[in-house]
Amino acid sequence: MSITINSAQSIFSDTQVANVVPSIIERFNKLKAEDQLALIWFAYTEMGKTITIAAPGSTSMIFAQKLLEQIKQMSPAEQTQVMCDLANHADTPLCRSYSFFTTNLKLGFWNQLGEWMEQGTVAPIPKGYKLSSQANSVLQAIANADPGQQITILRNAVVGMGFDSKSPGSRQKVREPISVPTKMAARTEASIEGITNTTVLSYINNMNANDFEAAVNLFAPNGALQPPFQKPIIGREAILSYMREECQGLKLMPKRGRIESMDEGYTSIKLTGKVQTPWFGSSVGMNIAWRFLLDPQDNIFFVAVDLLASPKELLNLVRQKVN
Ligand code: 45D
Repeated sequence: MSITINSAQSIFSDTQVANVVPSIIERFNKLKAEDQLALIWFAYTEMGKTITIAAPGSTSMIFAQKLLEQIKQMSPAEQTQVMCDLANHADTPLCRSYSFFTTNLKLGFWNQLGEWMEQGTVAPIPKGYKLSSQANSVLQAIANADPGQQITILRNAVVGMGFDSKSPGSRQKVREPISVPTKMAARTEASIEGITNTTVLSYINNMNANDFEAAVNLFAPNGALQPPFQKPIIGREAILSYMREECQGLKLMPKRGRIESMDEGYTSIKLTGKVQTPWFGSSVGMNIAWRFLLDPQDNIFFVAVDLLASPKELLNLVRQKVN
């Protein structure tokens, strides 16, 4: 039997991922737009009391500025309508423009709207707004999730808004400028309990230096990267473009790992530890597992990044036998 991307997905298959995230998003998407907006407002402002949110520099927001200014000029009723349109995936020019934004631009766009809502420059959620009972129970479920899961839910809600007329990948995204990799002398070197494999260590070090070309060169030409709750992204070019969009300023902090040899000269390695996003810095640590499958040349054939269900999973490194 030869190893495929499909079979690679089941390495370390006893890893418990945070399934609450997709299940809450599914329930969230069924709510009416007003409830969605109010719910995120309550969740975001509640979180903001304990967690500092680091707004991106103004240069990275230039591309969202046109839409933001447009909204600022509108009447409060129109502003509320625009936000409902985004939540409803309405086919409007503004919702189409929004869907061209990268994840970070979408987040920055809403972060700005949130600030303006707080100041009253943009129509706020009406005082005393009552969530429906369904919305209330979704909000409760979010409150019960850990902080890393909470920010993933918020992010997925924001990413899912707008109107996308074309299939993904069929058009150029509007993105923030690509940051330059950290200078060699200023790079950090990961040390991971139980791991000396140079491919895996280089992967972590290059990602932490924003050196995505170097990170991608560690992959086999037909290798794949599987982000949390997503399908694998296959091939170096697609992975590079994904990393430029999603990985700037990430801090990967794997703590321990376990290595096992597989059939046909392949090696599987599982790491667990924390990841921080530049949006929340050290105030939120996400509990993460990386499940690597290296080919006989030690290239990355497959790596899955999982958001873990609970901190207990940080210690669970055993590979379940695949029959
Ligand atoms: O609707 O090794 C208002 C990969 C109310 C790559 C609002 C990775 C109305 C490989 C409040 C205004 C990337 C997979 C809205 C590693 C309303 C790899 C605003 C993993 C919407 C490690 C809401 C990386 C706002 C990971 C402003 C796991 C919400 C990265 C803002 C995870 C939410 C990053 C924000 C995450 C969420 C970032 C800023 C989860 C950011 C989340």
